[in-house]
Amino acid sequence: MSETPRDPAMSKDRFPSFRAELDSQHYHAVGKDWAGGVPPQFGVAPRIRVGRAKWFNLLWLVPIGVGLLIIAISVAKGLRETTGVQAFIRQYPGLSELPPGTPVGFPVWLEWQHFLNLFFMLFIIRSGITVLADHPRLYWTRNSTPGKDWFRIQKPVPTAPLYTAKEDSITLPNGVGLPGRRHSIGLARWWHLGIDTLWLANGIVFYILIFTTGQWLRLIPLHWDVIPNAISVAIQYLSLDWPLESGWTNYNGLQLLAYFVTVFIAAPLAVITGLGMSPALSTRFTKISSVFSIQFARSVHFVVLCWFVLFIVVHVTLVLTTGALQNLNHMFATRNDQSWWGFAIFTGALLLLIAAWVAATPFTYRHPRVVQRVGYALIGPAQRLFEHIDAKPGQYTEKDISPYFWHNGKYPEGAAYLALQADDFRDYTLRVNGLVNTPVELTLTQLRALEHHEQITQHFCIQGWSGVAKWGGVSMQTLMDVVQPAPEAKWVIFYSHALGPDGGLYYDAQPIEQMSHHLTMLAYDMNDDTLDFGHGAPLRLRNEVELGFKMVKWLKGVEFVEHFSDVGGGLGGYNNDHEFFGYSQSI
Ligand SMILES: Nc1nc2c(c(=O)[nH]1)N[C@H]1C(S)=C(S)[C@@H](COP(=O)(O)O)O[C@H]1N2
Ligand SMILES: [Mo]
Repeated sequence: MSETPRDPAMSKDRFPSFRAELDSQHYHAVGKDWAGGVPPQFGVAPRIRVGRAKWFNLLWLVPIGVGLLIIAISVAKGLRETTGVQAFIRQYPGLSELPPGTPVGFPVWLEWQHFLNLFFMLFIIRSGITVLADHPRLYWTRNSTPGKDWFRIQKPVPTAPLYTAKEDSITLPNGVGLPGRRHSIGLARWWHLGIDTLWLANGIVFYILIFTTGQWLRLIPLHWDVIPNAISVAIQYLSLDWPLESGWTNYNGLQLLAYFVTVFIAAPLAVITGLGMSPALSTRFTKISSVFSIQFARSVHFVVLCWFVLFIVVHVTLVLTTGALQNLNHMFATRNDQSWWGFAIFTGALLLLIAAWVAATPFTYRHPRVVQRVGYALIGPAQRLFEHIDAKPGQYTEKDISPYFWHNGKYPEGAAYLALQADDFRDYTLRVNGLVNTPVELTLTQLRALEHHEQITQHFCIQGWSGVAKWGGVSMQTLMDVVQPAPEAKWVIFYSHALGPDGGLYYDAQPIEQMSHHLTMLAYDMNDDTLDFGHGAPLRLRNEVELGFKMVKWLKGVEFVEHFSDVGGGLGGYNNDHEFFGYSQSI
């Protein structure tokens, strides 16, 4: 076949590409100097805000809890001496009657599901904590204002005006977080979302099976007497004169309530609040998200985590202290006796769990691309489904503008940029080239002369914070009308003046279809002022159907290309080449 002449538009290009200034590696391991070698930084003990500015250290709950427990035990012991309480316990010994035909014991499928559930939860909880550590604060509103957080595991936000969200992220011990390194959210997300799909599938199968086999009769309180029974059991436990174990046939009232809450309230709430953190859903359902913002969802998601952790601790303690052999036989060996079978199988399962626990973080550092690939294989189908949800960003008004808008990223330090800045960007030009009919270099005056576009939109940083701001500038459509992209142009590369943390220009590739979205624009104004240094002066991208990391600041070039595979590390953006983000993580 004869060679067809390469795109005629290319030959018209009068300007060189900025590609030569990119770092052309993409990374395959997380070594010491990964992501610019950010030094570890540990946070503080968890704190909750009480009132305006007082912070309560949650570690105090340990002595307080022990104190309360001692008091509760002596109160319960006293109560059991009284004839009234004795009669009450006789009337409500702890068990509600079950309807005839309720299954006895546990089928093998249930035991497998129980094991898979606990196996998946291990990775979900650990990677979830790493996601939290990337923005170690929780808020009830989308404004993410420092000092308005209700929970933090980090010091108060310093007053330094250019403090960034990345500086705020904290390190976790490698055995706690998955992984533990500071700002490893790219990898933590693959773990979290990938394993979530398995956990969810396991949960759906569980729901179907318990309702088709009658096991649900044992998991849902069917009679109001579960309440007095639960109170009775609580008194019996606290008075250290424990009720008889009967888990093989019937859970006691307290157990039943705890299992019910975990299976039918906490688990669905984890899924709902997880989805509630999706910016696409949040912008789609504006009515709901005006109250239940993604920050609200993130907060409740965390409260659900606390429930799960509390449940696990109490559950494991009671399993091991109330006839351990028999309990382990119930859930690991489908038998109701005192043999060592359950213990043996449980020990095997535990060893597997510990091995996976210990190996997960080192494996992630050695094979981050494998984690990414497997994570994407698992969550990809759901993600693609979500792409059909037409996100509807941009429904905000002046009064919604956030009082504080976090900064993020690495600031430009190059001489060329500093010289432009010193001269108020008089000599600044934006280069727009590549597969276009009319490549141009536009000064700020020329950009400002183009049709002005304004929007008030919400920004979603992958780290977890959000904020609303008003942006003024030129819409990408206006710019495309000037340069006229060639039909072969499928991707648009945005080049920054600033370097990324490992060197090489910060850049990002975005699909051309998103460029004609009415809210995709280049902003030179923010909140009715000239865009300042911290937020990307003199020009930055706003693409409201993407996450924050795609909105390149301190823009110097826009290049239309057929594909991004020969741009930089070839993966579609600085964070994709270096930090294992996906190139299509649209909101
Ligand atoms: N050049 C450059 N642009 C960048 C970044 C960066 O590191 N370098 N960080 C991105 C990230 S992660 C976010 S969340 C937004 C933050 O924009 P803001 O500082 O105006 O809030 O900028 C994006 N643009
Ligand atoms: Mo971000």
